Amino acid sequence: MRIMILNGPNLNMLGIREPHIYGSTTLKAIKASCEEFAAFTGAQLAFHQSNHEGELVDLIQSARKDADALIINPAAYSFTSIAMYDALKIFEGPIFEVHISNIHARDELHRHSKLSAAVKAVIAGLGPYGYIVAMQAAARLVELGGRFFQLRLERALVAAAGDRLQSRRTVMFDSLLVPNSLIFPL
Ligand code: DHK
Repeated sequence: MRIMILNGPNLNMLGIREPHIYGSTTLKAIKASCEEFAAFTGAQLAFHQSNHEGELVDLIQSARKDADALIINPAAYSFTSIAMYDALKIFEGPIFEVHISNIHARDELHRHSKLSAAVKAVIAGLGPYGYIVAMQAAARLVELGGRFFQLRLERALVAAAGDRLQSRRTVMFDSLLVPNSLIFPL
């Protein structure tokens, strides 16, 4: 499975910008977590950031041939970009919109994403963990309803069990391992 993750303007400044809203995790650290999770699950990952609307539109268009699922944090373009909305409508696979902060609890400017009407699901307010949740959901949707994915994840977690205390990220992935009976169909 091929996942493309896109990040919009100012997300390259994570760790520095308004840490009371966005936390202290850098985009580089988020990318490393996503790459680690992709390796766990056997997914191919392309991870991008751009401050430019047209470049993001180009990347969304390229996802048509390069990705099975798209995860996007459109940042400020969430609230303004009809061009990105139109591009997202062309993508045929599942799209997950991620926001680090809970935009619904934000000020008027940051409350209503125009792009949400073009996506499968929106994850807001989970911090950087939202990217991992989106990757898991993407894998479940794309890979045969998730049956193979869940098996692979369980195997990966068993393999990683020895290192569990050494890796905070492994503990984070651990919380994704819930019985199949608790995973509702998407
Ligand atoms: C990031 C931004 O840059 C804001 O413009 C959005 C989003 C929220 C986030 O929470 O990841 O409003």
